[in-house]
Amino acid sequence: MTQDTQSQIARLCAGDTRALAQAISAVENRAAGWSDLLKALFPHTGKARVLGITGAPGAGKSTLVDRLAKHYRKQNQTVGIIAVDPTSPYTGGAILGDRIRMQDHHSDPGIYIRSMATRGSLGGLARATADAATVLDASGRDLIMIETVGVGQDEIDIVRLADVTIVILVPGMGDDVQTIKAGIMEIADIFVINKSDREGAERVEREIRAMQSLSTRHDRWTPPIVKTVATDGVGIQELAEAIADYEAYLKNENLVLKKNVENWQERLVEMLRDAMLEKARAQLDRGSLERYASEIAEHKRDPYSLVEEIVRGVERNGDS
Ligand SMILES: Nc1nc2c(ncn2[C@@H]2O[C@H](COP(=O)(O)OP(=O)(O)OP(=O)(O)O)[C@@H](O)[C@H]2O)c(=O)[nH]1
Ligand SMILES: [Mg+2]
Repeated sequence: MTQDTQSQIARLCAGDTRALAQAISAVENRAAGWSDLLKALFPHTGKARVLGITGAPGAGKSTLVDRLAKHYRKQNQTVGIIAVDPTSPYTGGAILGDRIRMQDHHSDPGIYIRSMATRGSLGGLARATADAATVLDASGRDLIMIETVGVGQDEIDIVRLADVTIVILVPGMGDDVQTIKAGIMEIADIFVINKSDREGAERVEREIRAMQSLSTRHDRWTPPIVKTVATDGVGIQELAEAIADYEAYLKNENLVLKKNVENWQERLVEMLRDAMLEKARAQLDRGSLERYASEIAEHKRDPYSLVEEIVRGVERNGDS
């Protein structure tokens, strides 16, 4: 490791925000030395609590994250926020609403906000988010909140990073429980019905309860339902209590380590897949994947032998 990297790590672990921003960019862009950086940071991680907040576009995720951040700041906890692929980013091309809401944090170094608008980034969005969370954790943030739009597999992978996952629903908007992806419903440790100032909150609650009555989770936890009006700060205290309750439950039932092991099992497979695929790609010249595909489509070649051939190439290179 270079002396530069060493001093960067020292500054980062001391809480320096600039070093933090640089380190996240380095791992996000896979800049030279990114993996050495993560290797060096890993021993400093494992202390932060990680909350995942997901829900449909416009459900009020950012508003809620903002309120929660303020709540935890009052308890003197430092906060890191990762907004994944936001439809309305916090910074950069920020929509006015978010910018105004987030403005007062800018004077508070206790809240660090980072947007990851990098769908299709090197190594994938889930991986980039995981690496950013690792850096934030190492930097000593007490609490990390990951905001992500609940749409697909990426989001499910992302919340796998979280100790506590909060799924936000809203009344109306055709956003009924039935239309929410089953995968998203299953990952909720806590349900929030935001915009409870609107009509239909009771109905959403009934729908969640009906769904919950159909099955028991393997950890036997029944996700509580918290009604909020994020814009007015209503229900934030209750949400923070629900979060603390679930954390206490995991601890009392000795599930913290188990959950971590399960998450790492999934993540290791992903990391291996990435690394192996990269090696396989290195075996292929530019355009050769396309050529092979044509040959297979025209039945000039069989894909089974081809894959074996490429894997053998990877193995040979590994030996040298
Ligand atoms: N009436 C009402 N409006 C709310 C509430 N919470 C948020 N909003 C409004 O809903 C809009 C979207 O809020 P955001 O916090 O940006 O929602 P988001 O889920 O982060 O949106 P994306 O990141 O774009 O997916 C904003 O205009 C908020 O002011 C609420 O509890 N009640
Ligand atoms: Mg948002």
